[in-house]
Amino acid sequence: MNKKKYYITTPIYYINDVPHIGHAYTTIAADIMARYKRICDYEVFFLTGTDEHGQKVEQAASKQGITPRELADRMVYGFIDLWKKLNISNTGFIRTTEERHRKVVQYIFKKVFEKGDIYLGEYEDWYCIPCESYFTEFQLKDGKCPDCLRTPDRLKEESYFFRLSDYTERLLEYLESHKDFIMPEIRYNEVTSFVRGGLRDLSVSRTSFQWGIKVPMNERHVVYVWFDALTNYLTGIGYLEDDEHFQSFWPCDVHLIGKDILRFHAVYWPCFLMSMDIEPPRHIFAHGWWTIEGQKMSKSLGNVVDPHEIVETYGVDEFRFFLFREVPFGLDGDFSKNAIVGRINGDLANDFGNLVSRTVTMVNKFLKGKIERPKKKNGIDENFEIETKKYVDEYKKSMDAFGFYKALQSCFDMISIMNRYIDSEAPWRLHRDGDERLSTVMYNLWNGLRILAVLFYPFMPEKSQKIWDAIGIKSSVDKASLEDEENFYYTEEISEITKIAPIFPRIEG
Ligand code: ME8
Repeated sequence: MNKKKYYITTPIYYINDVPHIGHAYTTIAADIMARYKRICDYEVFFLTGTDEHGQKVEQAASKQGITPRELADRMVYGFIDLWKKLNISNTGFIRTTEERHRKVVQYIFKKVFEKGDIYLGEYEDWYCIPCESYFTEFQLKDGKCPDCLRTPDRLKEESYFFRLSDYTERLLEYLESHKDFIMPEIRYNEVTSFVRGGLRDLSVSRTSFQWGIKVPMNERHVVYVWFDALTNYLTGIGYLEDDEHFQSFWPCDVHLIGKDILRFHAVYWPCFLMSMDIEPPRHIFAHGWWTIEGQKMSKSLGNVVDPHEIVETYGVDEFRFFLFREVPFGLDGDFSKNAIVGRINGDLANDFGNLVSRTVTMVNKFLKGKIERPKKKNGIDENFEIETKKYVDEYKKSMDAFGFYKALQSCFDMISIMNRYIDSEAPWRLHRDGDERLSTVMYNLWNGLRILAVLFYPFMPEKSQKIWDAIGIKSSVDKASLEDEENFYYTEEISEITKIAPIFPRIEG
């Protein structure tokens, strides 16, 4: 059977520096969505990669006395290794220095040129090298780059231009008829008002440095790094190489990005695509910004958070969970050691961990390690099942709208009704009294835990598997289908449930 398709991307990250918590955040978010869509029975293509061209990379390499290619070959492993460590389940990885990508960029550049949407002209303005962007006098903030507040250089060069100004109306119409093209809404509004101000033609080639893809009809020019980088989303799924694969995944379901690179994705990119007669992506989701212990993360402050260190101290799933439990996805957040310790000890060890170990211990002690078919039910037991279904539905609704924070809240609401159910129905009393309702209560708790593990799976895949193992399920949660797992069921196909070590150990602050 042909599965429904889902295509999700992260930005491709610059390789002039090592990855930090910000890069990890976007990539984990994409991984969460990819895993969620897989348990919803989609075939997912999940693309990430590295942006290896441009003046920044050329300069970083020359500082180290190596070629840009050598720098890229060395730095790319920082990303590949980190994604492995964080259990990122990407299906594609693209480097912009690959041959398949050069072909696509040159093909598109030529096609857009032949159509008349790219022309040769001359450009002079303020250029910010770290942001790889030109700014007008009017856009500067007190003479500084409006994005990074560094001092820009005055540059003048012959340049190819993309007729972005011709697309103002078309883009506005597109935005008007696709209100969920850019999410969250605040970002949609930002982009719409920017476009309403009118678009200027965009310089799409450079002659001031060499490290890039050559403009096909004029080798003195290299293609503007953003024109090159954005095109990765096409190359990554086989554009020009495997049309069937490309057609089955395009339009992309979502480009996940940080709010810093919204304009490139939400303004330039759809216009490039329109010029090529390719449909724009379905959604662009721009999330918020992490600060560290209340401060902007920067090398000069020495507060850049190394994800390797966090994972070694707190654990992979704990880190993945924390990022999305702490801050609603879309808003800015602050990372602090206190906050992560608080979440681990409070939400995971106390609330969730206790629920798992109480349930497992009771099945082991009162039912000889097996759940039983429910024998006697009362209104409270029936209500428990109904409530659980309600939370699962809420969870799905939130996940489908990138509401990771709300989805996790539904899970914790479910945990709290489960903990309350144990307290009020006191299985130890039912056991002592030989009450047949014991099998029903334990059956309900077992089902609740099985479902919770699936709901948490996108966030904490390893912990979810541990929970499935602990409650005797023999299959892998990786292969679970939410549609099959969201209902209560009885099965004899489980292994004996025995005592376990805590799945969410407490940590010292
Ligand atoms: O911009 N908080 O690459 P980049 C949250 N190569 N997210 C953060 C963050 C922070 N403090 N810092 C970085 C580029 N990010 C281009 C992209 S795509 C065609 C080309 C994340 O290495 C966030 O996703 O500077 C942001 O958009 C991205 O890293 C920027 O990565």
